[in-house]
Amino acid sequence: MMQKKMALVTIFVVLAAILAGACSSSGSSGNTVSISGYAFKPASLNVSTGTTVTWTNNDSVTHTVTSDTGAFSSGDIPPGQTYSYTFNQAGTFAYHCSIHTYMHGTVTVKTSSGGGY
Ligand SMILES: [Cu+2]
Repeated sequence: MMQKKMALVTIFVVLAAILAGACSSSGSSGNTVSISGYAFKPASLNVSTGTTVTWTNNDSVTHTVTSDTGAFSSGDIPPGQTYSYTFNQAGTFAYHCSIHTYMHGTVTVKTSSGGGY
């Protein structure tokens, strides 16, 4: 009887942790971008220098993450695959999908306050 109650409490705590994690990862900060529904989510992301941003293709078609200025290019990202790029320079980096050119996103990179730049 007592063990069953403990198990229920454990399940609740784990669920709460998962939900809290899901909430904090949404929004425009963080370092992950989901590609789904032929869109980058979030479309604009704010990071500090040295941050590695990872895009995950959650769609059922291939997409790319291609810098508008040629600063980086993922090549084809098949469904379920990821692409990562480390932003070491401050600036605003606009990118698009080279297959669906109407898909746009921006990464804004600010100099890390704790960095030695
Ligand atoms: Cu695409």
